[in-house]
Amino acid sequence: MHMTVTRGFHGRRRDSDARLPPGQHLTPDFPVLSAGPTPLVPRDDWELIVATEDGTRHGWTWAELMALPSEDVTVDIHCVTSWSKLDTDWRGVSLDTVLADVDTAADFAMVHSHGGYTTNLPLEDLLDGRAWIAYEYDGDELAPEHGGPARLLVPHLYLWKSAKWVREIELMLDDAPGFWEQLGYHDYGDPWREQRYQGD
Ligand SMILES: Nc1nc2c(c(=O)[nH]1)N[C@H]1C(S)=C(S)[C@@H](COP(=O)(O)O)O[C@H]1N2
Ligand SMILES: [Mo]
Repeated sequence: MHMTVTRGFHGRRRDSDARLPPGQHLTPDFPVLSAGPTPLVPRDDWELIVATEDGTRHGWTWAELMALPSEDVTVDIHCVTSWSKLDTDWRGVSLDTVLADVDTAADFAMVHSHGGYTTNLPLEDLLDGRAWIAYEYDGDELAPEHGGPARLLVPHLYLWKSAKWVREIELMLDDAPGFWEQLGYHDYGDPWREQRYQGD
């Protein structure tokens, strides 16, 4: 089953300014921003883990992820370093699908990547059609430097929340800061409220 989801598309190029959050500018490129080297994760070894607050672990192999219903999504993305990119095309599995049978009382998630990167967000921001495990970009398999085999995609928050090379989503009762959040970036990171740094 495939679904197509288009968000924030206003159809005309001259509307692009209205789609730019404060302090952002458009880029036609797709910059690579990584805090370390690109981990190379073979699909055969790939696994997504969802760990709940009571220690229960749910796992999906690559084949199991591919067997889940996927969606084509077209979204605008916003990096805290001030570039934004409109109408980016992805394919992935909605977190609503991944988390459908996960029993949890958690309110927060820590997303863990291969290579050690982490980022935290409220669990509700992963739900209601707002977040995906993305494995294709622009019709091609997701390139390693952009997070392939698969990354988190949470386009309504600054892009540092969209963890590349995702390996585990840890569900937590209490919030805790991830990699950039410990270094002073905002806990939530809403580009429309320009929540770049703690205190914004
Ligand atoms: N694992 C991991 N995920 C990451 C990062 C990172 O350094 N490591 N950088 C974040 C930041 S700051 C941004 S802007 C986007 C950049 O994604 P891109 O390199 O595909 O443009 O990935 C985010 N996800
Ligand atoms: Mo970023």
